[in-house]
Amino acid sequence: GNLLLSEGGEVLKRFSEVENSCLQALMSDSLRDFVPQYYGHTCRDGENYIRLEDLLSGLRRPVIMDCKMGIRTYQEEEINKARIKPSLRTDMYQKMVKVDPSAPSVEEHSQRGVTKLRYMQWRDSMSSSSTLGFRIEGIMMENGNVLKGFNKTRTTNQVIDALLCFTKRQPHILEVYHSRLLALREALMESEFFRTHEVIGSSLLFVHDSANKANLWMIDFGKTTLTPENVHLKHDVPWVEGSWEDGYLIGLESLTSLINEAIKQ
Ligand code: 4IP
Ligand code: MN
Repeated sequence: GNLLLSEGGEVLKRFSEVENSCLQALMSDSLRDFVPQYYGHTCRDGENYIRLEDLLSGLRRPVIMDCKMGIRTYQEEEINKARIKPSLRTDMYQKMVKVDPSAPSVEEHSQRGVTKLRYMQWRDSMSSSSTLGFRIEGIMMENGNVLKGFNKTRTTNQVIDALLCFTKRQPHILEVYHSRLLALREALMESEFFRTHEVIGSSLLFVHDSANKANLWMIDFGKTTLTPENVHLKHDVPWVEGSWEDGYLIGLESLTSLINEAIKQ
């Protein structure tokens, strides 16, 4: 949602120091081919932006799916914030009520607010994030229609249905995505970046077009941080508080096997 300008094959994204340093590191990592090209940063009308390759440039009627990766989508610091100075978010309370009016507790209803931690945990558990390690955030069809109603898409069958809708059941498109996910796994295994970062709230962007080009990229690194030197993430184990684990590989594994299921259907 925060891609602001698109010009000459580039997009400008609102500047974030965290994301900027991730992209910089990724340009000389084994993940480089799975990340949009990074061209540094720039300033427009007093605002700072990150300059990125426009992944849609040159595509005909692209179809796009954003999958947010990981078994949790909030940083551990959110837990401390909720404990030390819990600030109530009315906007998050309202988003919650819109999806499920019975989700907030009696107390939350009366304060008309929830903490960010509470909202993020609820989002993760309502969707497939907590169980499958990823969730579909949105799909844009070739006519520009944006499908956003995946808040409660949680079971494997629900996800497979969404994948079949996204690809219109085209076997060759599903096959390309499947093999790109396997290649991504290989690149992650080799990656110095992945070895040293906790990857939270990052998405895989799936894109295919009417000329049958299909590919996927890792995007959104605003909450991806360097772990302390003594922390060595496995990325494929459940998270417990203090472990920093992101479950990225749990999500990748689920996605890969569900694409495989979709191919068989
Ligand atoms: C959003 O919730 C996403 O979780 C955002 O994460 C998060 O931004 C927003 O928090 C939160 O409101 P919905 O997707 O359910 O609308 P992302 O940026 O990864 O999409 P943060 O700041 O955590 O990156 P706020 O605090 O920005 O509203
Ligand atoms: Mn995202």
